[in-house]
Amino acid sequence: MPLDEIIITQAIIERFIEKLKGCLTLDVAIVGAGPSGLVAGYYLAKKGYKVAIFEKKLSIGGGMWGGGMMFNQIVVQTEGKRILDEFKIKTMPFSKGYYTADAIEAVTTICSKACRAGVNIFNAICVEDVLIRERHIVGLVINWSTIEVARLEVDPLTIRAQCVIDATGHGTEVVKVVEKKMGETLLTPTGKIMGEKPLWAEIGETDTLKNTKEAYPGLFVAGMAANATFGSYRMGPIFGGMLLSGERVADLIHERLKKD
Ligand code: 48H
Repeated sequence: MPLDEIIITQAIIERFIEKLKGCLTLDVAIVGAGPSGLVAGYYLAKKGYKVAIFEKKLSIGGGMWGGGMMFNQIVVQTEGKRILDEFKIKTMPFSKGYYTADAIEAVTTICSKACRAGVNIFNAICVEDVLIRERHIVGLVINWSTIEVARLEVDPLTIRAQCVIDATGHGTEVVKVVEKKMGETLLTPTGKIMGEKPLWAEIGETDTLKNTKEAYPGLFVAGMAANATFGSYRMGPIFGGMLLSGERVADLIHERLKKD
């Protein structure tokens, strides 16, 4: 049977529209498909929540692909290894308490297991704003990333969600929008974004977990965005904190939504 280009086109359009329509109302909307966002999505989907991740780049994985300075190996400490074990990602001991893993295996495996757990990932879609009701974030405002790149004036679409996670890394993009539009009302000690500090691996890693929390009603921060929002150190190319932060934010949201 000769291949029919129109059937191929119809298949793509219809399946994508089905996927997008199925995600117009979510339990949890995650912004950013870096390590913290992917891990958060995995744990939430495993618990039965309807979850989607919106990623502005074509590729998923955020900063994890590049390991450190594009040497594509990642380092995790003992506690972080527990998450890699859960995903059955191979780790190798380096010295006491330090393990390495292949960055490519780590990203692809976490992404694959997140998808199989039920996470819907939308790439090349940028989150440009939030949906709000009084003082509560209730969803996202999305647009194709290419719209921003081409500077086209095209109105966005919206996604409703009970909880939103800002997992956008150093840029803490979603919190930035909320701060800009809602003034000094964030749940930080100053009401504002406190800003990321220089590199201190030990404190940066422990603070990532402490700072993984709600930053505005309905909006949680995870990964590097947590330290950027609540004002702590970066940690350099050690990824345990990012993975553990993804797990922690999933636990916090489960506490909030409790679907057992
Ligand atoms: C949609 C967006 C938007 C937007 C950004 O940077 P990430 O890998 O984030 P984390 O926090 O999971 O991991 C951080 C880690 O990679 C890292 O940078 C570390 C450990 N640094 C330490 C140091 O000292 O430097 O991923 C964030 C993702 C990226 O893929 C972005 O493209 C995406 O979020 N993103 N997606 N809409 N507005 N903004």
